[in-house]
Amino acid sequence: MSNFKERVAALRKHHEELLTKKNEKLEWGNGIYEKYKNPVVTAEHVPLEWKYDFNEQDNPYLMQRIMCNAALNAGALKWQGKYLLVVRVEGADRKSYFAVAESPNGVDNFRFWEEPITMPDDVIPATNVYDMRVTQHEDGWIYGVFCAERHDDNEPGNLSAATATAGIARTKDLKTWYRLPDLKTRSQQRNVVLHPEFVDGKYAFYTRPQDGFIDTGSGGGIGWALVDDITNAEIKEEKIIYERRYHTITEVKNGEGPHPIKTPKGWLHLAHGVRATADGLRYVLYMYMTALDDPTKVIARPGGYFLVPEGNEYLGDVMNVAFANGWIADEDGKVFIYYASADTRMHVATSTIDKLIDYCMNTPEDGYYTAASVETIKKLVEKNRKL
Ligand code: M1P
Repeated sequence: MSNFKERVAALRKHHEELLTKKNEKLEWGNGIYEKYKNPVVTAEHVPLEWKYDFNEQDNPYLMQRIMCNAALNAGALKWQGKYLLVVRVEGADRKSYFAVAESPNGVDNFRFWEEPITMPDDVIPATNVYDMRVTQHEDGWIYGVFCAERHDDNEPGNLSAATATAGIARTKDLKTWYRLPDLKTRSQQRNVVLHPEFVDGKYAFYTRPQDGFIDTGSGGGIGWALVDDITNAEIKEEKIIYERRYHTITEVKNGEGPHPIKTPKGWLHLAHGVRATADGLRYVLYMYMTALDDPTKVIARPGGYFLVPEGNEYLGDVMNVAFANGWIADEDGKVFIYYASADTRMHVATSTIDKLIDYCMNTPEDGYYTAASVETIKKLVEKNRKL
């Protein structure tokens, strides 16, 4: 095809086909949730105007001028009847930025808004920002809490030395964002999440204290802290509510996913756990529940993982990673769980509040020993034998 206009038309047609492709549930899942055939948002979904210069004189070869590497780790919310993902889009230059993609049904037809989010950098500028947790807080603002990464200037000779801090911004329309000072904490932090309600009249954060940029070290797991003033948020006291543990899916690290969903039976939590393998780290998703009147008190601790990468989901920039920081609970009880695979693309799995509560309450806990795992299976076999 030599004619520039024809090539542009073909490109736009191809892109439109991708954006409007219908998604289908996969059969034979685990009964807890259903995964879908196609990813919901990928690097290919970003608007062509973000990649191509459509001026024929300037770009006669119709080359991508700005390539996009990945679309991952999206925060999520239902807003004005639409399912919105605040996606971490990663360019070929390794920089991540946030961009809103909107769908009418939550499982397909995701389309990015015209431009990526302009996140003000009027605090200490960050080299990279990513993994936004979105919280519609009862104070009336929509908050985004995300990782702000900067070079660690205490190690000038080490190009890979970095610090992770929780950046905070808020908005009323997801277009204009107001940056607040970063969360002040004693340690580095990633995977910080704002709870949607005031607790004892204060803002409440799920935290993930860590000794270094990668290592959680002495950071014992998912933490919790109350903050008086969101416009100058400082954590003075932090307690661990879901600890890491030897020979479990959380042995190396864990972190809260999106903020928990409130149900009549308690708060439903989605988190990630990390273990080490000979082939690197394995990131899986797990769930737990906390008491309605005390979001720090764990009342259900289903053992093992809830969701892992499968099939093609293993393939991508960082293999063996499932990561979630966004989910949406619909008014009718349906839950859309948005997860990224291999730090590369976004998927959805659907379930219901009732099923997720059942999963949390009735999945046996990890007995922490092989012998206990075998006894748990035998108990189930015995129960079934009696039928
Ligand atoms: O590469 C997997 C994930 O690694 C980090 O998560 P954590 O802080 O729990 O180790 C984050 O960089 C995340 O973005 C990434 O998906």
